Amino acid sequence: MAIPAFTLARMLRAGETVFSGWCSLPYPIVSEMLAREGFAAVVLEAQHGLWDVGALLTGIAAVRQGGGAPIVRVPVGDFALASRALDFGAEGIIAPMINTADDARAFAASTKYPPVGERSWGPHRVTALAGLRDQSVYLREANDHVITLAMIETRVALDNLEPIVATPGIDGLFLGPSDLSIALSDGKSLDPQSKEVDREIDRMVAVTKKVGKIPGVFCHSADRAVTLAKRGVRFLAVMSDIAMLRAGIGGTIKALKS
Ligand code: 3PY
Ligand code: MG
Repeated sequence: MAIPAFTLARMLRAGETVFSGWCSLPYPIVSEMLAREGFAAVVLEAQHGLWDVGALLTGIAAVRQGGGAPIVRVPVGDFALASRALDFGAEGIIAPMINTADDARAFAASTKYPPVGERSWGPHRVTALAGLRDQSVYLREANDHVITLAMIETRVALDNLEPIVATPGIDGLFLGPSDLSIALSDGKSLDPQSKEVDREIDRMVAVTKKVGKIPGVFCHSADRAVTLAKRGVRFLAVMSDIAMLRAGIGGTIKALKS
């Protein structure tokens, strides 16, 4: 039996391609809108975005209310927040800067129950949101229905793609093209669509698919997301609430001045 209302793992394991919103502004109406307007999942961005713990609690419920699957990106190494976000109802966690198999193991430890990890018990909000009266169903199903994506953003991570993706409890890789472009250029340039980044995306897709896991990439535009989906990327986070707001405002101002 699946956890009622959980959709992300089901879509990904059925081989579907998932386009996700990306939400930095910590207002439930924004995260709900991203889901309601059609993104199947919405990432609440707590690394560089403005979310604090209390806002995440309401933001996660808001994404679900809009019909989407809530995902949280935690700050670097903040695996305690990963655990809490799952307790609050997240269906997936994205962890930045996972560089080694040890990092991946620590990430899995906080997000998967034994025997895979060491996640601590306390899923009161998530079971309420999912309409689960019998909490033992969550214990039985959570490891399969919570998606963990390890971010690949450094040269060290590129050297460790295979051991990271093979780590039990890691469901997929999520390549961060901005940080990776900075790393690959030794800090000289920010070019998330560079040839070097593109080459690594294709390698990441191949390595991930070989072990039956999920390849993901952050995309700065819808065009980029469509292109990368055709190249085998299965989880695509597209633009952000702030970028969409800016694009809408910019387009409107331009029209007013023309
Ligand atoms: C990156 O591109 O570095 C990211 O973290 C995506 O947001
Ligand atoms: Mg990054």
